[in-house]
Amino acid sequence: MPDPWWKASVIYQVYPRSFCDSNGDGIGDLPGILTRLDYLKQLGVDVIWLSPVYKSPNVDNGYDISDYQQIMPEFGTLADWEELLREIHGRGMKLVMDLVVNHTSDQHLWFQQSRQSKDNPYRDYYIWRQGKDGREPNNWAAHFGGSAWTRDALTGEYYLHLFTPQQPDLNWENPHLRREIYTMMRWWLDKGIDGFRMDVINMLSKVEGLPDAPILDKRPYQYAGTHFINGPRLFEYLEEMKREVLSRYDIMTVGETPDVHTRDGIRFTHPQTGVMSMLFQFEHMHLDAGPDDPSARRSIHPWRLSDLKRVMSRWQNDLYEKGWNSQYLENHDQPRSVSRFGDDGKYRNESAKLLAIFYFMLQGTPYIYQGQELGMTNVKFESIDEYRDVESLNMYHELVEEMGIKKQEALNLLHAKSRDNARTPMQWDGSPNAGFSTGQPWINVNPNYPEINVEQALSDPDSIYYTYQRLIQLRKEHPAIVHGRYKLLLPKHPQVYAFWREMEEERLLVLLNFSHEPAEFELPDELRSHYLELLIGNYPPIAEIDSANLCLRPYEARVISIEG
Ligand code: ISL
Ligand code: CA
Repeated sequence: MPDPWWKASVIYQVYPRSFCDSNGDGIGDLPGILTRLDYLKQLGVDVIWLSPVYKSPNVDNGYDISDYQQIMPEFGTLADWEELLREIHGRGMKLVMDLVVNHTSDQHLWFQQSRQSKDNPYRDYYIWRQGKDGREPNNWAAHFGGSAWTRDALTGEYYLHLFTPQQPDLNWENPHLRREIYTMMRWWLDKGIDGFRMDVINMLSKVEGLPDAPILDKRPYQYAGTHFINGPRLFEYLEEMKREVLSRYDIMTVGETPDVHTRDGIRFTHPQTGVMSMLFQFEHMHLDAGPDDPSARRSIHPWRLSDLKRVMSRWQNDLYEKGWNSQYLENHDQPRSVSRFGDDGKYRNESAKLLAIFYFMLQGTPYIYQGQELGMTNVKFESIDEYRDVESLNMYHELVEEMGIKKQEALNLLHAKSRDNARTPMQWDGSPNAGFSTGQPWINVNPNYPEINVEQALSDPDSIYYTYQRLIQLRKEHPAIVHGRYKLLLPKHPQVYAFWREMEEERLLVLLNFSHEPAEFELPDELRSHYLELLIGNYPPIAEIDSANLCLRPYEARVISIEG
């Protein structure tokens, strides 16, 4: 069996609202993306994943879909989308669409019907329950604040929504609903798309009886992950989806799966019995949050290199030959990686390159989030009025109004953790609004755009962009990067993350100084008798590696190839 194409691929995530605005209304759109395809081709990516472009009232920027088979008018038309697909394919790239089927928008026709009456044919497409003693049916918290239940006046019953009240959860227990979803998926696949990124796909199945969540703190509603993550019928649903839809096409799928462990990862992505190509795990996204913070957004903890090594090594080792990893450091829900795991001041250039080299050298398919290839940073909006993300706004108001936390403190949390850090407009050049739009952007640009932008990056041979370009190329040239076995080195070193990637003919040694101090360490003895070649680094190379002690400069990264 030949290897599936998605193992060697590199995927680029576009968040359409913030990528490129073609008509000056301040909102990125499909014709805008079209004008930037050559840029993506030049970077070398194989696949473009579009965050949702479907019709939506945009309570959660398209993750609340009101029609799965229409394009959001602000983004363009279905004809624009078809042209985009053709142009992507014409350049030898592929297109992956977002699949959001844990919930719809409350404006979706199904929900509009469902709420009408208890015997409406669509009633059972959603999860309705009676209140308990004049309150919600249980104590579950919604991800973006408040209860996971809202009472609807029309019938007096409550409906479940794990996210905002405008995102009612679909009832996957209903076979008619499941069939409609599969038909919709085939409709897109028959248009020729190359796969799906599956939003919170491991939340589809809720435990029988919807019991209360364990009480962890004094807040009125509690995180109920144990009652809907990897629920009892999840695998059954996904096997059905595989049988009815996925297995009939040569596509890739990536599941967004919060709170999974490696044993789930193997189950989901196993080459024979799995139900998706790969998944997004979140363990490394929780390293800078406290233990009592399931959202990972309400606390700022310094992360530790030893934890990063532990978490990543576990995923590398446990999935080896049993599943397939995705590698990512950013997406539209996460702060910028250089601000989070690197240094977005003095060593921005070095640390952004180190991070790129780090995750590209791990086993698994790498994902680049728009702007990451420029080393775009977090933004520090000075006022809450500049924030747009529903999660950030809800959290801020809860912290300030209900919990009495100082405004500045709440803002500091947003500076570090808000999803809007990733959603400021893509920085194309030094002109007003960073070349993103000729109008007023829907969210303010990061004021650092005159220094950090595409035009600058393309004109500087030493830019972060070219490190990404080179890494993508190396992935095509060295099977050890795609398939080599991972072996952690120097597990206790406080500054250096070092590992091997090994295949029969080639062994790669990856050395990363994750600190702003020089780091010394001892090279394994065996290295001295071999021919060493520096494959990629982020500093001017040192002529020869000849001593037993090696010193890495601040945030220095080196990948050394060893032959023979
Ligand atoms: O687990 C998390 C943080 O570490 C959450 O961010 C979680 O992954 C997220 O809330 C789920 O995200 C997805 O579904 C949401 C949508 O708002 C996000 O943009 C999307 O990526 C609801 O559809
Ligand atoms: Ca526009």
